Amino acid sequence: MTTTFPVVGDNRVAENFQHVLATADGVLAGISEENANQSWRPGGWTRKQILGHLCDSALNNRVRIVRAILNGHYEGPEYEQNKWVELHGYHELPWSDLFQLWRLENQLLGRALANAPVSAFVASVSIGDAHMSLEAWVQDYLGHLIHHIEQIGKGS
Ligand code: NI
Repeated sequence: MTTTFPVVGDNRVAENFQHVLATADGVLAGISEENANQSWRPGGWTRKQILGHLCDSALNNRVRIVRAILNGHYEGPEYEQNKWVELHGYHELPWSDLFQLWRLENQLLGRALANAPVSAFVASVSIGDAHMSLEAWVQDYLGHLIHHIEQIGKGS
């Protein structure tokens, strides 16, 4: 397990992030290739597509979050989630590739959070019609991640 790294000071955001990541990592490690190719529910995304979607989320949000940390604010657009999943053809990739990509993307995000001063988390974040603090945005990011990890873990 390589999802943990030192967190400096009283950085609850980064600590919570690592905790959620480690739990999610455990769920993803238990998914077989066969199971990964199946839809999580009739007509829904396959588990590979869900994990690809989480990679898109990690990539987009790393940019947003790093910019918010460095600039004290971030304002930007939403992204077209279904089209991103289709365009990348995630259903054609090996589960191990998607898992590795997901892990690396989130490790980078976790490292950025761990190295950020605690004062950075009051930064204002505006994405589409949503406006909140960076701390709340990171919580929102993790809530979304947990939501999809639960879908992936269902029936596996
Ligand atoms: Ni989603």
